[in-house]
Amino acid sequence: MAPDLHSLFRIPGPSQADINSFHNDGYIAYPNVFTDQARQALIEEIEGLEQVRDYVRQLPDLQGDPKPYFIRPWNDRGPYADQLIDDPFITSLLRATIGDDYHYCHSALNIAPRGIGPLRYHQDHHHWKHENPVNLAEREKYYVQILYYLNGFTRGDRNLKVIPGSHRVAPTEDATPDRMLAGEFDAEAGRPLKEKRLELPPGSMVYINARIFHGVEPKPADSPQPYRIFNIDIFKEAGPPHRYTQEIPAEWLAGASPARKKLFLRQAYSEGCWAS
Ligand SMILES: O=C(O)CCC(=O)C(=O)O
Ligand SMILES: [Fe+2]
Repeated sequence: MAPDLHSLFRIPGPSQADINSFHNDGYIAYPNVFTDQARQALIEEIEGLEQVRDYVRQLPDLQGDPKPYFIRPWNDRGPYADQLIDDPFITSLLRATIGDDYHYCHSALNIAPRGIGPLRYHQDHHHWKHENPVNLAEREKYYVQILYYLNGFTRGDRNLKVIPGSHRVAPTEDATPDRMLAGEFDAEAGRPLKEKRLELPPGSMVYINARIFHGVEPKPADSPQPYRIFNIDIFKEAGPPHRYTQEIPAEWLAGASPARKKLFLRQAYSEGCWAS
């Protein structure tokens, strides 16, 4: 089926309440935001990838020792996944939160099978975890993760969990998730910091400021969902590379519109690129 290249989403852009949620809570959850057609087409596209088919085929043999499928960067994208990069809804969200001066950073695809363990609370802003002058200078810039949950998740079954407001706490060594949840940083955040366990239907997405603490719960061995499909696109405010800022495949650049080229024309991460 030819993709509807206008938009894969039901809504054109964020509401003021969404933007407030991004700034106050550090994330926006969009349940069932893909059109039915786009959701189905994206799942088909991903499940049709040769590597994914091989992975899914061998899942029954790995029941005692489940392993996720994980690829970063995820470049093997069909027309629907490609459209995610600058769909009008995504562009509108990025402009309304970061502004006009942002770049595509990188992508990943992750498939989590039954029996897989948790992902502890963490933050993903790579300039905080390194102390080069570049990292110190870039620390306050936006790094935004767009998490796509095409087949959704329920609470207690590979659900995403967040600490709303934790993006407002300065990223020092003391600011651990345990101490936040014990109330030690409520004053700095200007609100009680509590865990929120999300639950999202198929076709959902979560837009997060990578400063927010987030984690993922395990997938029970008897989950009714055989595997959870998760793909992510990451965008960064213009500036030096982050830890995973990917090389853009030549064919992406060759076919890119001027607006898309603007997203792609930036330096990729390489060993030592922060050193000088
Ligand atoms: O698997 C998920 O739901 C989220 C994973 C995550 O935290 C990340 O990709 O940064
Ligand atoms: Fe993360």
